[in-house]
Amino acid sequence: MANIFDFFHIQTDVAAALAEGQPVVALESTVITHGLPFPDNLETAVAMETAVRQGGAIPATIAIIQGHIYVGLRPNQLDYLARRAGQNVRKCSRRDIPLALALGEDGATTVAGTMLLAHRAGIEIFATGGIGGVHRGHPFDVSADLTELGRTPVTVVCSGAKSILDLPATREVLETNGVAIVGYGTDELPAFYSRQSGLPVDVRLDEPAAIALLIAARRGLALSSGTLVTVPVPAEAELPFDEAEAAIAQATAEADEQGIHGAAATPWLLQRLVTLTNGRSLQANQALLANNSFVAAQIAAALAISAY
Ligand code: PSU
Ligand code: MN
Repeated sequence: MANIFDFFHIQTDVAAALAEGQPVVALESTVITHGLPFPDNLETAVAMETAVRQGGAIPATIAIIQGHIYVGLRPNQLDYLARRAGQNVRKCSRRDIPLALALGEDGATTVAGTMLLAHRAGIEIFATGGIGGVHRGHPFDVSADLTELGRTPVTVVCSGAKSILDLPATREVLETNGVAIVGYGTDELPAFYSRQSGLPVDVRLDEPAAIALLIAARRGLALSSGTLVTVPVPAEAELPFDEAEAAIAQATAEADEQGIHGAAATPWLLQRLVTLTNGRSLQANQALLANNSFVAAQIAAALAISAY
């Protein structure tokens, strides 16, 4: 019987950085295969890795290729994954990872899946675009991202969740799971394409070092839960809230009519929004992904030199 570690590969530069206590930032792969079309997805994935380096950390994009887990992808692997967007790559949340391994499949990790594997590799900080949440009108379609945030001590840097989700309900579930929502330079929870949602965050922190202290305190208490750091989309790429809302309402209604739900819902809605906003949702998405990667790297760098 093969050992599971034969299927778990940490890229050499990622492994070296971890061994030396240098900052590392995990990146997810579902956004590459299910969140953005080719070739924008490849361009964005490379831009995210570059932004992590510019922020002072080593990027580790996480994915499953032919039943093997990779923490840190080589350029040819990133290219391979990006070209398989829209094809049958398994969207891997916690539930799905063992399936992809056992079946020797390609798998793209969601926020939940990436958190789990990042933690196994010893990575504490993770950057993405948006987390899953409670779906509007489907109160039992609650993303496994919210459960994972409650049980895995990884900090997720994102732009909140989009209002295809029920944001007030999503906040409540995070609270139940013991997850604090930090606003990086904001008092309001960002609404992904827009900088504001009208909902508060739990605490506003303006410096990476202050967020590092919070992470260190959580780690010191040996809590199993993660932390959510929310960063508004850069102002120049923002979609006005009302305009984003109208497109989201239309896309959500169409998805319901067509019976699209479960794991297929988020990818379908994202794609539909690109059309409804004449590509502006795609631009906003790309801008916030790179910006969040940069912020996450700064937090990882602050954590690496913190006294705790
Ligand atoms: N939100 C986005 N882009 C994405 C996703 C969410 O703006 O690509 C992906 C993330 O990987 C997230 C997943 O973890 O969708 C949530 O899917 P579900 O609701 O099936 O858990
Ligand atoms: Mn869902």
